[in-house]
Amino acid sequence: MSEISTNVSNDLFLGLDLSTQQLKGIIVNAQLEPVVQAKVEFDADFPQYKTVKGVLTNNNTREVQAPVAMWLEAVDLLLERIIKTGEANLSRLRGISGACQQHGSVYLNSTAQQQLADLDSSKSLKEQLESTLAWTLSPNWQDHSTEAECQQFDEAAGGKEQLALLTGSKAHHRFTGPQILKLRRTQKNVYDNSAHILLVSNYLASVIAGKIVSLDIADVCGMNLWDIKNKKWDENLLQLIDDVSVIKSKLGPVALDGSQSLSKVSPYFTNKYGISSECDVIPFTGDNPGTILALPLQPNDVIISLGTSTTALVVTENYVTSSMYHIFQHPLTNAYMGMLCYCNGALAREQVRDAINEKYHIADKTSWEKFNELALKVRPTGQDQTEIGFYFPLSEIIPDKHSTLKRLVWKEGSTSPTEVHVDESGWTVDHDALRILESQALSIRYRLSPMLTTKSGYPSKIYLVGGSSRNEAICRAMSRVLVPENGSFTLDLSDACAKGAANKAAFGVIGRGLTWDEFIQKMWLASNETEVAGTKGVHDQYSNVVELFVKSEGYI
Ligand code: XUL
Repeated sequence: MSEISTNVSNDLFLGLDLSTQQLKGIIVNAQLEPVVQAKVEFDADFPQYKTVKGVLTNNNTREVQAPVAMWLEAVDLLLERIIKTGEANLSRLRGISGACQQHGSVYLNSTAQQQLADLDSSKSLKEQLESTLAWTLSPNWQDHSTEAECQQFDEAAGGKEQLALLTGSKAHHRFTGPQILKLRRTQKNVYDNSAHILLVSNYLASVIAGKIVSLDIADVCGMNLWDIKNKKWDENLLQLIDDVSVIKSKLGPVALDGSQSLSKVSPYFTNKYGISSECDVIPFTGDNPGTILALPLQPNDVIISLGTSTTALVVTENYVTSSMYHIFQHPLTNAYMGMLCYCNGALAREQVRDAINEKYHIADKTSWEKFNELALKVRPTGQDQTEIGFYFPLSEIIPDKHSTLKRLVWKEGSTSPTEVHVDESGWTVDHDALRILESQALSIRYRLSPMLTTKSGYPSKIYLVGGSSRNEAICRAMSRVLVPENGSFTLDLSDACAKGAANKAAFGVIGRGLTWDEFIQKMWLASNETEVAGTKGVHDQYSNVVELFVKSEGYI
């Protein structure tokens, strides 16, 4: 293992996070410590585009799109704001990378390559690049307008499980392949005028590089077109859209090495903002793959985001797919990233909390005190009787079910459960406090298990992030179900995408000779994370109920 050279301590690295509502930039030094950050908020900074939360929504067609020119304006404004802070000398910038909203696509006409090369620093990006857009809009990940195209994708692969096996996911409305197919169908002239079709990630990278750069190896897995195992386009799926050679040339190559420099920065940024002309552009990736680069996530480590929705990200060496979740190539190693997205999370927990507070006449309706006390006091399911609850105020993705609230009791020796209501068969509202956390965690445990390669079969470390990770009782109760060998930790991941992108830029430039895992371990300050007490080496009290939990899903 070679050392990172010490003469780089003046170097800076920029990570850009182009998400739905904002463009954020974080600059880190060679120790990966943040030096400066700035952001542009689309609705507030650019009201002229009339976006709401960064997008234009058509409820009739279920289309959700973003104006691409707005992003161009945002790049100029962000760099101006970074310079205004006076806290970073951009001539020391050695690398730029990005983490962008996934699945969105940008359509460029045949003038784009030349215009990018000829950028004039006395004008704005928007002034010069707006005319290169074959379509002014970019479909957003919240778009739901491609039902017919999704069916075609699933069918072409021989079913949704087969498509997941091939491309890491079944067909989804937001995935780029179905979106491009829809565009070709509904706006053939726009499709024909598109000499280049890019993802948001390599579009932003192309603007920074001043030339059209390759797609990213992780982000390309969000298209339903990429054969992940064999690292190549699936031609059977490409030809749903067009002649294979035509669509391949529009999409261009994929950078198989996520750390290689794609280009030096465009002279536009050197002349206008003083960014070093030696600054490398390292492949920009998607926001979820970018998130896992913000911390030293090793195989078998899991991030669980306990927000409005629930998301679990795991680094895995096992390529195990399912139509219920997503697998992407890891952006910097040969491993993969598994992503489980649940619709239900905080809202469902709050509803249980409210019922408990009502029962106990607690004046502060938003207090978690009683809920937390019960979550740690009620006996785990399977000890007195097996109680499995499903708390879905919103329809759920995993499993694919409509909104419901169901309490099922498995009596000793019976082959099917009995559905009960509150205060029947000994199931009181008190039980709901723990049952909802068990239910959310058991689903994650069951789905993660084939992706884990530890001897014990349990995750190594769990990082709990998002709103509810500030509630220690919730963290402890869920950790008891997930049994992390090395404990659970909480940390603030609110800047994870930009931070992950900045780390990626640094790795691409100064990490040569090290693997990504070596590089990030070396740099990581353990003080960034807080251990959740009592989550290391706990006894597994749930091994007997996983099977009944899975069977219970059949009764929702
Ligand atoms: C992931 C997805 C969202 C977007 C958000 O599949 O659609 O997480 O990446 O920007």
